[in-house]
Order: sequence, then C-alpha cells, then structure tokens
Amino acid sequence: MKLYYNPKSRAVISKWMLDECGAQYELVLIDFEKREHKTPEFLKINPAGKLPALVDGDTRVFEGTAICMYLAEKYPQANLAPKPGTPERGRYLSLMVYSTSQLEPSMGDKLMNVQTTPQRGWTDFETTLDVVERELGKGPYLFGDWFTAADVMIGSMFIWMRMWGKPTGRSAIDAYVDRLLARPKGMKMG
Ligand SMILES: N[C@@H](CCC(=O)N[C@@H](CS)C(=O)NCC(=O)O)C(=O)O
Repeated sequence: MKLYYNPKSRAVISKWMLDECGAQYELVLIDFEKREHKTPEFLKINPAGKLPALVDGDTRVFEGTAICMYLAEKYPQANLAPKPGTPERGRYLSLMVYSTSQLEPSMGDKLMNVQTTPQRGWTDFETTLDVVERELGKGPYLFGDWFTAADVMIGSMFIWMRMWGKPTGRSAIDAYVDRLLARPKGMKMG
C-alpha cells in the first residue's frame, strides 16, 4: 500500500490513520514545488491533483475522509469504526463526512476572515464548535472511551488549528486536542 504524501499537507491525517491501524505502508513523497501532484501519472491516481491519495493494489482512493473510511474497513482488527448494522454506524458516517464538508470549510472561513453564508452548505465556525462540543459530550472521544476514525478526521482539524496558533476558545475541545496529541501514534506535522 502506498500513501502519496507530503509532511506539510493533509496527508499527515491519512498517515495518522495508517499508524492507528497498524498498517504496513510505503510513503511516496510528492514535491509540491516540482508540481509532482499535477503530472499525468499522479492525475491517474487523484484526478484533482491533490494530496492525500492512497493506492492499495488495484484500488485507488482520494479525499482524506474516503481514505480513513477505507482503512477502517480494511483493518477491522484495529476497531476504529462501528460496524455496518450497528446503532453507532449512522452517527459515525455523519461525523466522518461532517469533518470535511462542514467543519473544515467553516474553519477556513474563520482563519481567512470570510463571512459564512448558509447557501454555501456549511455553518459559521462558532456553530461547528457547538456541534463538536455537543457530540463530544464528556468524551474522552466522540464515541466515549472508544477512539475511532471520526476522532482522526474531526480531531485533526483542531490539531491543524492549534498548529497555526489559533485557539478555539472552547476548553472541552482544547482538552480533546491534548488527549489526541498525547496518543502514542498521534498526528505529526512537518
Ligand atoms: N478535500 C481534500 C483536500 C485536499 C487538498 O486540498 N490537499 C492539498 C494539500 S493539504 C493539496 O494537495 N494542495 C495542492 C494543490 O491543490 O495544488 C482532501 O481532504 O483530501
């Protein structure tokens, strides 16, 4: 299995997931300066010309959320996702998609000082903080004591934010980020 990777990209989230799964994998370093992510060969893997991308035999996966969901299914022994048919599955799928369809763009609006309009499909950042706080509850993770791929996707967004030196202003979320960073295989940047 190959992860197309750059340490200064969202591919660090997929790497974190691979490590939590205990997967054997190869990192293929993509040089953004050399535009290696826009070559015809790379566009056959990810037509959007972006990282991360994963190749597993004849399977190619792009979009960070899809990669995390793929890996959770490939490594059931890591127990990082509720199984299909279980009551937690719907909430798990929702949180996975929410991470990049609402949380990430609203965080982008906040960091770039752009006003969020509801027509765009996501809420303002303060509302996403309310949503995550409510879903986290007493924690320690989104599914109580059970660490899942949803923590990788939702948590990584707040880890980015911390690395950019931007506080959330929410103590429960800050404590959640502390817990995620303290995991032995936790996300590493740079
Ligand atoms: N929604 C995509 C975002 C991918 C993305 O924007 N990746 C950035 C790196 S963090 C990238 O490859 N940028 C280079 C470019 O677009 O030229 C995902 O989650 O996989």
